Order: sequence, then C-alpha cells, then structure tokens
Amino acid sequence: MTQNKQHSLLNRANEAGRVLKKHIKNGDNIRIISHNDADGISAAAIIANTIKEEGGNFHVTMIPRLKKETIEKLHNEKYNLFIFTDMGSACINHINKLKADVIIADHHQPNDTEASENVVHVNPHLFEVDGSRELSGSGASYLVVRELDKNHLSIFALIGAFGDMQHLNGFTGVNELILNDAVESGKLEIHEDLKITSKNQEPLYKAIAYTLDPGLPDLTGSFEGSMAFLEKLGISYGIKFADLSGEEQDVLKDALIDVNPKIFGQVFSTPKDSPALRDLEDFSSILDSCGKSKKYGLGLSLCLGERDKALETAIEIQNKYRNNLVKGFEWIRKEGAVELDHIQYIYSEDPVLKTIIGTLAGVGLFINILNSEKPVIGISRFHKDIKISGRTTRELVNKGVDLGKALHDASVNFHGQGGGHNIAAGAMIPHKNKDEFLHLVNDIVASQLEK
Ligand SMILES: [Mn+2]
Repeated sequence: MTQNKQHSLLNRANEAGRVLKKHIKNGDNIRIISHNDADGISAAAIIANTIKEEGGNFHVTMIPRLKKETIEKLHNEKYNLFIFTDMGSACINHINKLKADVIIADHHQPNDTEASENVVHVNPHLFEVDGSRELSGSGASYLVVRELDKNHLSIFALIGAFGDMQHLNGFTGVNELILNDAVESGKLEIHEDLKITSKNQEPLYKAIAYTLDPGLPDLTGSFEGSMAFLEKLGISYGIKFADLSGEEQDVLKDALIDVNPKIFGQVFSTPKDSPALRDLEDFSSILDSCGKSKKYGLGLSLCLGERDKALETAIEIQNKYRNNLVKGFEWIRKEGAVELDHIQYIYSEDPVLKTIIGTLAGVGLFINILNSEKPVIGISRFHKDIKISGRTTRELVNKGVDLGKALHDASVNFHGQGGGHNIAAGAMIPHKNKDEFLHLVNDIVASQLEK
C-alpha cells in the first residue's frame, strides 16, 4: 500500500517533469517562486539547475510567505510556466486562476481545493505520504526533475531536508529513495565522524561553540566554555580539526561523546566540493544563514555553482549570524528565563536578539541554560505586537504537552493567531496582553500535563 502511494506521487511528479521539459524546449523563460529558507532555496536551485543545464532561462523570486496579493500580481506577468516550490499548496484556490501552466512542488498541508487543468500539484499529503518527515519542498522539486536524468541534483534535496530537520531519525520514506539516488550519482559519501559544524574551516573552539545540532551543554554558544574544555584536554584550541594528530582527534572524540553521544554519527558529504560546503549539513546551515539574513540570491548562486567571492561573502554572513547566536546564548546564561509554575519565558526588544529568539529557545533547552523540565516561550516585540516562539522537549510532549494547541487556544483569546507542532509552535498577539497570555499558556500546559 505504502509502495502504491509513493508510486502515485512519483507519477504525478513525472507529469510535472514533462510539463517543465516542454516549456524548456519551447524556449520559454520560466518563472520560479520559492520559500526563502534553506529548503526553499534548495528547491528553487533544483529547478533552476535543471533549466540551466538544459539551456533554458528562468527568473526566481524567494519570499517568506505566499499571499493572495503576490499571486494576483503574477497575473500581470507574461510567463507560460509558473513553478511554486516549498510553497503554493495552501493557496491553490488562487493559483488555479493563473492563465498559464503551473507546477506546484510543495510539502506543506494543502487546502481542500482541487488543482485546475493547467496546474500539476505535487505534494506528499495528496498521496498520504508524511510531508513533515518523509519529503521536503526540495524533495518534491527533485521528484519533478528526477526522470529528466538529474540524479546529481538529489544532493540539494538532502540539503533542503536537513534545513527542515527531516534527518533527525534517519532519512525514511521518499527521503530514503532520494538518498539512494544521491549515492548512485557518485557525488555523495557517507561516513561516521564527529558532527562538529564547519570543522574543516573554523578554529576548533569556534566550530564547537557554533555546533547547534546536537547541542553540547556548556560548549554550544560559548567560546570560553569551548576553550576551557579543549585546554583541559591539552588540545590547542586555535587550530582546525583536520590539523590535529590522529591521537588528538581520538581524545577529542571520546571527550565530546561524553558530553553528548549524538555528536558522533553519520556525516553526509560531497568530497569534491569546497571545504566549507562539503558537509551537507554545513551547506544547509549556510543557506539557512543566507535566508535569515535576507540574502536569498546569494544562497541560490552557491547552489548554482558559484564559489570564490560568493562563498566568501556567504561565510561572512554565516559567521555574523553565528556570533549573534553566541551573544544570545550569553544573554540567556546571564539573565536566565522567568519561570512560571509550568512554563518559562525569555523576552527581548533587542533588534538582533528578536530575530533569533526561536533558535535560542529551542537549543537552550538542550544545553543546560534553560530548565529542560518546562517548555520555553521566546518573546520578541514588534511595535504593538509580540511574536511568540514556543519550544519544548520530546519528553514533555510524551507527558502530554502540545504547544501548537496551547499557543493557538491562548492567542485566540486575545484576538491574535497561533499554532504549529506539538514540539515547536508560534503566535502573534498584542503586546498589552503579554502577561495575561503567559498565565493562560501556563494554565493550559498545566492541564495538558494533568491528562
Ligand atoms: Mn520546507
């Protein structure tokens, strides 16, 4: 049965592939609209690389959210093919009205409208395939071009899947099929190694402090902590991992496994690429930084093969973003969270901190700077509103906590809106209701834990 569903999904994607091929052959300039995160940039890259390799032309726009108005503006654009990647399924009722061929390659929950004749809708949810773990937006885009002899582009579907955290329990379902394509293409190498970020590129103490996944208590987000840790092991902290002796690498490996066993595991890499991009998780994290810093075009150009100056700039952007995170972790280490009975919160009006507060909240729970026994609510102020990022642990979810429901139910009380997953969710409410809102979330979480 599962095989059948996957098969139907692949058939739908092939249909989209034939539409794409027809328009490339016709010499049409193809319009791509994609989400602006690591998955969305990778998704656009798969389509753009395909068109480029086949000698066609394209025009890409990346945006944070697809709105009705955005689609209405596209009515005035003279294209014969529009492709929406990592977005579109929720707006299919508006997309249906476009007077051109359309491909949607998305993995978010679609709305109930059927696609009209001119629209090929590729989405795992339509075939009962899990779009949160088994296929990303870049994965759906890869399926579209898969039959056009593009196995080498499967690498970008993995980079996007890392961006959407679909790797956490290993690649399964359609993601596994994509992984096999990547291995068969000869570009991907999988080996067991330390999963320290940028270890080919940054001095050790920085690489360790920048490692967010998995979080390393006392080390993640702390240059001092990492330096002290390395000094204690007798390893000089200023050199790169690759420049350590074999013996030193072993000492470091054992010590880090003591901190968090998940630090040693499968690393997916393209050995021929530049050191900074070789590890696919590093590539994904650079795209994530480009996305969060609104440098989508730069992220896309890396995916189209630009290196040298483009890569240098991207690394600078990534380091700026990472140093902001380190400052954020320092802030939490110093100030701590405000604890209520069943939740805790951190609040900032700082322009830098408020852009990263969700990441700080999520990682903070795993590195002993926040109380891992309580969900954390990150709050940042935007004019008259506050933006809420809620994060909790798998253990608390197993005890009944559902932040998506808690933030949704609490925010409607204050004419705000909210929702998401049980483990990570968000909301937007008026600033004046902040304290009442927090107490309501506290009460809702208390009742979730009682059940
Ligand atoms: Mn996505």
